[in-house]
Amino acid sequence: MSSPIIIYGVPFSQPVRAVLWLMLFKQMDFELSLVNPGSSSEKGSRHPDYLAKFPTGTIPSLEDKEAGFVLSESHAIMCYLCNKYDWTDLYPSDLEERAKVDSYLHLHHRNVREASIGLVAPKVRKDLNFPEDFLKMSQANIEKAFKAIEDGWLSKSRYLVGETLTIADMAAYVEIGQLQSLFTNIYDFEPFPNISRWLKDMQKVDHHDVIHVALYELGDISKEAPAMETIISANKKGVVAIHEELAKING
Ligand SMILES: N[C@@H](CCC(=O)N[C@@H](CS)C(=O)NCC(=O)O)C(=O)O
Repeated sequence: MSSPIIIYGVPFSQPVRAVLWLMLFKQMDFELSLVNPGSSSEKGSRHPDYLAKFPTGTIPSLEDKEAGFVLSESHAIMCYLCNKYDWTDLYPSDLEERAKVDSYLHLHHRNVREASIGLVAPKVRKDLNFPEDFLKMSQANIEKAFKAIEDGWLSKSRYLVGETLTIADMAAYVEIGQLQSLFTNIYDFEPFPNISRWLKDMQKVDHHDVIHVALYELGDISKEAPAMETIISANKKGVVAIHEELAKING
């Protein structure tokens, strides 16, 4: 029997959730190997053993032991998996459609991804004391990105690229979705009717709830920052939920 692909990370991480969602959505067996972001402890993304394989020291990363292949960067991992297993429903084979998915995936990094840096991190990690001007710049980037998604990407189609779900939606939702009232409740999407509609559609995608157990557990953080114990416990419950789902896939 072939050994499954290993995904390194924790479900509290947005880009990790995107990769795990793709794997569960395609009912693909994998091993989730827990690695804590930014930590240099044995199970941390800055430990020398992890850095030797994944020099950027971030999660998620993928390892295919049989192929002797390792890869970091969530979007590269998602594209690789779609290419390897021919998941053209989520990563279209049509050249132009695929280019549009790629376009979103590239845009994401210094734009939508700022949601975690400018809105979530300052709530969850008050100890990091982000400088005020840094947060302002980050929040301005988010507003610009949300406006482009509202008036552009989602103004003419149900999903970011066309009428069916793609990996662009998964990558975007793990960032944007975490802000909504269903989870942390730290951003009001009322001024964005297209994004609000899309958020509701994305909640119906298979495995949405399992992938977001850590966030359901964390709950509303709009009024009060969560305690570190709450974050740790939410993360643990997220891991249990994913393991249970994997057990179902393996029958
Ligand atoms: N562009 C990367 C971002 C990955 C990333 O920022 N991961 C965070 C966790 S959400 C991390 O590993 N941080 C630890 C560090 O940078 O030391 C991707 O999409 O995979």
